Amino acid sequence: MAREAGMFSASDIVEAFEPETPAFDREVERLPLPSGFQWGTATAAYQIEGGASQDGKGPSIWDTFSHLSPSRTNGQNADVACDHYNRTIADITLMASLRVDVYRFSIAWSRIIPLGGRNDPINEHGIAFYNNLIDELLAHNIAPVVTLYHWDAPQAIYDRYGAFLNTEEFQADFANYAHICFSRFGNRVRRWVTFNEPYIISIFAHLNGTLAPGHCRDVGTDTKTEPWIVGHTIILSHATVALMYADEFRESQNGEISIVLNGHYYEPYDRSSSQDRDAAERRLLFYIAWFGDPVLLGQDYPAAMRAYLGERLPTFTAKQHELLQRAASINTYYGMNHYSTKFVRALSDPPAEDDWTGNTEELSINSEGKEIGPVSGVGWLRVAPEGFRKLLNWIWKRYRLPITVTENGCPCSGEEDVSTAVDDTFRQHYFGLYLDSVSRAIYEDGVTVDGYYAWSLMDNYEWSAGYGPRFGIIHVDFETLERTIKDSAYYLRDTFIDRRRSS
Ligand code: PNW
Repeated sequence: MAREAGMFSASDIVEAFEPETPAFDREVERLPLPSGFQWGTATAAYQIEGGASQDGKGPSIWDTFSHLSPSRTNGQNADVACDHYNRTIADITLMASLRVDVYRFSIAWSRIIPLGGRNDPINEHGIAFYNNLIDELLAHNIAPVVTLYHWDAPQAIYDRYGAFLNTEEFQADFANYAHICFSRFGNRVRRWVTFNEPYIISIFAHLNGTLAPGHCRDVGTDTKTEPWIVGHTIILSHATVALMYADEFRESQNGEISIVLNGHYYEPYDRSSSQDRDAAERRLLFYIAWFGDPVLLGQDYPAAMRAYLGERLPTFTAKQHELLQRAASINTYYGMNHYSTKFVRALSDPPAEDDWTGNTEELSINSEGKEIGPVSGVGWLRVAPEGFRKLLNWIWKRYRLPITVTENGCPCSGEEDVSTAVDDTFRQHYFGLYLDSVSRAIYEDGVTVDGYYAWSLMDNYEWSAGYGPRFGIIHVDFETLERTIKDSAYYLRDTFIDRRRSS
């Protein structure tokens, strides 16, 4: 059966590097980057804020999911997390010491509208929190990049109509929420992101069940159709909001809007097999072009998906097609979240009836027994900078939009204790190699890449895996909430000072 390896589970954590893991087989070259290239850090509201019910915030589907019994989140929740809600200025000061240009964060919808809906009251305390955050960032010369949706739908809209499962209701409520954000914050925000990682919202939250609201076969939801309905809702909601921004706000606020898509790069398991080569391309289409083609090209879903999924894939009405076409050109950049590369092989057995992969399987070892790269602190994330360069090229060729790397990074093993966490050479090497790939994509391949945001500013709540994997360039002690800057943060600071050239 099709597989997608162990994302977001606590058992995925790699305790120590296995002896057979290949060492890094190359040195960082420290290749140049363009002078205007922007460096930043990224976070998401639920992963760092805490203050789960402070100042009138309503519950989100993550507040519910992280308190289920038995636990589906490693026994941990983010009621407090990094307590960023109460430590905003200290965190911005730390960030400013790293000389970042940009900070990408998300707004918790239920802080702004506790019940989420278009007829529900606004919570002015929530508005005040983000106003202050934005003002403080600007006062520290850091540009805010704001994600409207990073996985934390208001619980009330889920209770009312299933959130993403009701396209029209969600579209209208999301548009109302976005309108409030543009009106209240848009005079100071130049870059908006509507949705973070639609693939993950669709598959991990409505098929595998590892993310809230946890729909999967075991709880009896319809895994054959739900993920595709959810994807449809996201695409149409993005288009509606992008058009609204262009019509009502863009001119006066002078900003831009797009979506963030994630994806691995895929190499064929057996390079000599045409089935595996096709499977690798098909997997990219089912992962990235599922959203990229309708949102960025204004087209239907990829033909390969239509042919394979048949009735399971919703259709766009003529009116919706028109909406997509009008909205497509509004996106001025491609937000790219990327972490790793996988091998993929075609499966020969008939797929399960809820297969979402195009009948393929992902692996970390190829037919010759070669690993894709050294494993990080989690099993699903291996270091494969060449795949990153190839994916930058694949995206550029298909969508022709300047690419902003909106997330990239990794956890290392042995990072819990601050005394061993600070000297994070593995992460520095990862950043160094991945930035060399950005440089090669720009200067050797002609791809436009305009920024790189490290995931993450600080260790945080890694969803179902709880506080296990630590992606931060700042260590957080989750007992004392003390912050300590890791060496990789200084590495990035110095890298961007040294490598940005003045041409
Ligand atoms: C992203 N994959 O999720 C999210 O945007 C973050 O909230 C999260 O903490 C971070 O990456 C690290 O996991 C991912 O399939 C979703 O490779 C999927 C993948 C990677 C990251």
